[in-house]
Amino acid sequence: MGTDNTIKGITPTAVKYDGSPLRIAIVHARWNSIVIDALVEGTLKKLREFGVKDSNIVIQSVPGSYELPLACSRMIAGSHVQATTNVSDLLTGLNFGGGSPFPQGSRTESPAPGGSASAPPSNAPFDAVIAIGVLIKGHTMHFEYICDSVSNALMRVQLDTGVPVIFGVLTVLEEEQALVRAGIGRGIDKGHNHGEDWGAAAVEMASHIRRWK
Ligand code: DLZ
Repeated sequence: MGTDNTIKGITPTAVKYDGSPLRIAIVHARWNSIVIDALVEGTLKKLREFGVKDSNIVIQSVPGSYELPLACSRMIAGSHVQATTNVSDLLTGLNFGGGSPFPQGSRTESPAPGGSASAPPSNAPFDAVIAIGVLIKGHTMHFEYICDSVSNALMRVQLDTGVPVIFGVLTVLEEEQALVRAGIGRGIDKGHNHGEDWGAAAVEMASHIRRWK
């Protein structure tokens, strides 16, 4: 968290959730990619801390935040199976040459049809989907329309499907607000990476939903 005196933020739970049986999708926009990369990294870090296996994490990119709700909906419905890359594939370099899953400048694109020899990921249903986008206000009403439609649509996807859709969309008024919320602020206080909170929220909600079934 930042250094300012604030009451804001989530209280950690006393329960230690086990992410090892969970299958999680991360769907991220490619607009404002420096911030997106940091947020996806933070999300992955927290999922791994909870024990979610790389082979059970699937990452799909879409052009912008406006595309997130439909992509999340289709991922949950299972039509993603031939079109996505799981984190294990990224790490073993089958698609992106190894190293960090997000080397500088790389994107998590779907492989071209027939372009990857890797085995498709398991098609078990996702326990949670994390939608990540960064919307930065410009000089027109575009921002307001996209924020409104995307937030409402993501809520609708989770209520319609019963699968938690974590709201990882930053809606900020200026760039620095986005950087600080991704832990890469330009000042002395780099801020806090909200992706970590989204990873934790996904594991917690997925665990609740399994128990409530
Ligand atoms: C067009 C647009 C603009 C102006 N700004 C953003 C933004 O700040 N963040 C974001 O994720 N996407 C932006 N987009 C792209 C739209 O989300 C969408 O991809 C296009 O309008 C095509 O549907």
